[in-house]
Amino acid sequence: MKVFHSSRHLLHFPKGELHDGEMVLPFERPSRMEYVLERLRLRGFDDVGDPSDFDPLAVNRVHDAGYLEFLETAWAQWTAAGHKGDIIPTSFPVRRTQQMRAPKDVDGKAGYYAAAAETAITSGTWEAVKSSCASAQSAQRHVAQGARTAFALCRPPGHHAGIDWFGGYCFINNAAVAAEMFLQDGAQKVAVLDVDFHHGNGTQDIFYRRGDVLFVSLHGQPEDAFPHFLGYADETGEGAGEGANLNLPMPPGTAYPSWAEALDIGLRAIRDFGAEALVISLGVDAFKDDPISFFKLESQDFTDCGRRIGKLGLPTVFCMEGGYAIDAIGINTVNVLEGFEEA
Ligand code: Q9C
Ligand code: ZN
Repeated sequence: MKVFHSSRHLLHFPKGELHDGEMVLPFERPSRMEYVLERLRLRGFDDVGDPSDFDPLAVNRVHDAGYLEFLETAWAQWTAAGHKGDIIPTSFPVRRTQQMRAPKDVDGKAGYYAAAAETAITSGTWEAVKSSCASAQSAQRHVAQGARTAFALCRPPGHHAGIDWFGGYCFINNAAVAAEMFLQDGAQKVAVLDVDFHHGNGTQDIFYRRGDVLFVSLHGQPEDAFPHFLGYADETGEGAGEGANLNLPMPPGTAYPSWAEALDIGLRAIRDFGAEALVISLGVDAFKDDPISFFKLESQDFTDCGRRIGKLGLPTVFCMEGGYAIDAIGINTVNVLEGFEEA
């Protein structure tokens, strides 16, 4: 299996994350990648290469132009305004009951485009974000050209990035971009399966009114878990997208037997939908020791998960999302890939 990864992710390293009322070292930190790379090496995944250049085309089709311009220019505006720290949004246009506008001031603009305040923007964030997306794009191209699968080791992750918002450590929705590229290449129907512990609210936002992409997410129920405001089972899509959104929320303490039942429901839906290609939002924070999540998956469960996904027999792109028990992130991620290859 070919792996795409760029060391330019190192350019994104916020000093802190606002967590439990304190600034802590971000859970989503650069060293996560070393653990995955090390495990890939150990298990013989030695075809690891840099992606081709970032291609804005499909990105412009899933994200808002003003939002992308904000991401590209935010740091220059922030430093020009004389601010010293990282960009951390603090004012938000809640529930936009009247039309609210993006301001010129960068502090206000950060809040306008933010879905959460734990995600900071730093000098190298935009470069890192582009390199992360480029890995997803190269993995998609590799599969579109006939490979069964490819793994995009993306950092920062993407599934909490909506049409015009960042948050949950995400800026560009890498999985959505890959799905969009399969459609551009001629697929009629594509599925995105999100196995990250958190609901893929950004991916749902992007495809909610579209019938060409089925979005399936297994996650901690929104009553109890980030991203809090979306992810309920009755969110099934709208208009042309009605029936093309499947949320499978689960309560605290969920272990593999019930999680795997939900997975099978999701996989059945993908088969019934008639998807021609599959994108996996591969977070491994459903792991029992994850510091910010509440599921109880064991390391070997990830292998079985990969096997079940592999049995679908679809061309499949894996995009790295979350996973914060960092000494296990490599094992759990590579287990999914090995299970997939076995199937
Ligand atoms: N105490 C991904 O797994 N947590 N993102 C906010 C603050 C944010 C997770 C709660 C978790 C984001 C890609
Ligand atoms: Zn997550």
